[in-house]
Amino acid sequence: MRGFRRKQAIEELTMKKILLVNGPNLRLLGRREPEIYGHDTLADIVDACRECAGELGFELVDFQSDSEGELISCIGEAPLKDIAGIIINPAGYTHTSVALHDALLAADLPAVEVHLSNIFKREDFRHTSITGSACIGVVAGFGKESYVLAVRALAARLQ
Ligand code: CA2
Repeated sequence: MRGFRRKQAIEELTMKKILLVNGPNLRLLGRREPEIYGHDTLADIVDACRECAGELGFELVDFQSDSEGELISCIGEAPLKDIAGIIINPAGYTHTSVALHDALLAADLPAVEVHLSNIFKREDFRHTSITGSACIGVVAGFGKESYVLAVRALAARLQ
């Protein structure tokens, strides 16, 4: 490998990694409840985040699960996988999961919580985020743009 390709490969190897974690049912995005969550699919959102992260010099790794245990394991493994920071939409677990909150604290990495919808304009049970206090900040209410804003905010913290 020579010249430009070698430089590109070295840059990719040394790029800091951002982990994007999506919780339960977010794989259904774009197919149901577009009036609340918009028309973008999860793949569209991940692509937009990856593009934004790349422009800012970060590699984006993504993970989605409906299982609280799998989400906790993924966050727990992040420091061992050389992840520099986390963006998470815990979805329904936002409002219920002390275990995810504890996993985020234990990982000890800067994390940003993200929501497509404005959780404060919705049912009372969505007004509380258990996981939010384990994060450096929360972005909510801007659809796909919430995620892109979260990438920008986390990248600024990591630079
Ligand atoms: O606004 C958000 O991003 C939420 O995290 C989405 C969660 C909800 O429980 C939170 O209160 C706010 C729901 C994710 C489920 O996504 C669906 C997508 C399409 C159809 C049905 C559910």
